[in-house]
Amino acid sequence: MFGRSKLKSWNKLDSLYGRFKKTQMKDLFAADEKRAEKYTIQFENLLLDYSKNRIDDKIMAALFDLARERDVSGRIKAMFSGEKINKTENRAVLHVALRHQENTPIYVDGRDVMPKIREVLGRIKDFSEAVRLGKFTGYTGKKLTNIVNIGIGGSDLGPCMATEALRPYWAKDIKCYFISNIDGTACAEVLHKVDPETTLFIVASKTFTTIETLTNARTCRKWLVDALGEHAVSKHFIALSTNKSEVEKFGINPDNMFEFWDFVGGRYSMWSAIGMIIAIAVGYENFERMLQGANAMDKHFATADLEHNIPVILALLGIWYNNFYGIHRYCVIPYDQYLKYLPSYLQQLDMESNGKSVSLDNKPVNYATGPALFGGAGTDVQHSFFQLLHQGTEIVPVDFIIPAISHNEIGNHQQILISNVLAQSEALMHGKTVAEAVLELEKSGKSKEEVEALKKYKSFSGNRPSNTIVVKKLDPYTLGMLVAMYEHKVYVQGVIWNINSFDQFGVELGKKLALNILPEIEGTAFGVEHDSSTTSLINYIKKIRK
Ligand code: G6Q
Repeated sequence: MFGRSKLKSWNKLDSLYGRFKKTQMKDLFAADEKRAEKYTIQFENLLLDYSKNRIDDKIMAALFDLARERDVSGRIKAMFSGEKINKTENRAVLHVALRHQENTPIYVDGRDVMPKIREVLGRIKDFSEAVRLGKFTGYTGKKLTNIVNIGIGGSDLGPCMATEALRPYWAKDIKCYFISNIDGTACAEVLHKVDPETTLFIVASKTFTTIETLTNARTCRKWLVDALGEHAVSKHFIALSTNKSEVEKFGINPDNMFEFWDFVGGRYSMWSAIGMIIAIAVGYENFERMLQGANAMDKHFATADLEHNIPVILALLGIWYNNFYGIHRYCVIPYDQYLKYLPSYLQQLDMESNGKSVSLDNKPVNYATGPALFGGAGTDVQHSFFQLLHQGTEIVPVDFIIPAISHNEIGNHQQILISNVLAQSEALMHGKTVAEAVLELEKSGKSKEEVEALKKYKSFSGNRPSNTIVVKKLDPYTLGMLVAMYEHKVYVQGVIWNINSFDQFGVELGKKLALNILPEIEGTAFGVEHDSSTTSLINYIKKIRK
């Protein structure tokens, strides 16, 4: 693929960076009163203002040229048409098919996948409604009101994030829990809270071989059987998986299994059967609205030209900082309590997809790929890591997300929340010069010496980039749009970096490594060769556990 120098647009961006790197955004705003208008784009009720970035028309034009040179449009078509773009696993990547709303076929290996998808969606609808209406009950006839999702990674983060995001839509008598970690505490803390007669366990695992999920599921199964007997299992356990034989082996009736397929990546699976807990919590109609919102974003992504394509614009801005400014960090701050798990979800989506260093041509890459992503809900995080965002030596581009209307319009809470998010992006961009700090200190009555002593500490370099994404209200449709927007952004970046965003061999390594050491910890294997650190840690912990 391309060394940097092989792409004309890349070289152009390199030289633009050289000339532009010292430019201050506040000067760009001062020079062009239409800047905000020019760099704002709206799709339905989602508005992206990307004017507080270190960009101008020339840079944007070169970034769009880069997208053209890397054939982003062609690669978008390839994904939507079911081409096997996950090359290392020889798989199509069709999470978009899960939310496809038109009555048109989508083919994988010459077979239309839509009938199967619709059949499973129909089963999710029937089952979630039956649970919500108390028609599918527990073994003793009681309504299932505690819903426990057992899964990890992609089988946890999406459903957990979306279920929390849509909390205002939950059925009043239903409570949702998530068990992901192998740490026994995760299981124990949930099992303390629920009653076997009213608890439904959803075992969510694409492969049905993941040690954390299977161990947690076994523990919960035993807890249930101890309380209600073996016969109760079929009324309290369902499975979401691609692996029927492992589901059967585990002891879950295949009638209680909801299928999905290998063209759905784990971190892209909340739209599939993996979203069962979402459908039970908020009702199938709302689950469907979420799919429709995602589908609207899919259509925008597939049809809008590059210059008016929200995921493409977000992707290119990320590339600009990562590959030209050398900023390999990135932050997402939703100003919405219900979106508090969005940063963890995006962390997996982005870092698992684009944390790669071998190109699709099987060569080591010689440029930076996926950045490290972190975040948290505002305003909370303003009181933790925002210090570094404002005055640290590291520049961190931020995505701010804010709904204009809250589900909980209490007093002036939402107005304060909105003021905070806007003030933060303004402050990050504008900064405060030493002269401004001096003026402020003088006004507050500080002595000359005090002003002198404090002025540098109280100044802010500014010129720190951010995007602001405003939605009307966080409803299921909007959530779908928002998540799909990020999925596609990540894909576009993967295309530009020429990497496969859809495998995860690093995650799989972790799954294998733990299995190597387990027999030693359990005391059934001895003398296995490790480095001296690992050996002594194994011995030390074993000694304490005795
Ligand atoms: C996601 C990854 C990974 C996966 C978990 C759980 O894209 O593949 O996070 O989701 O390792 O795997 P299972 O669903 O197979 O249990």
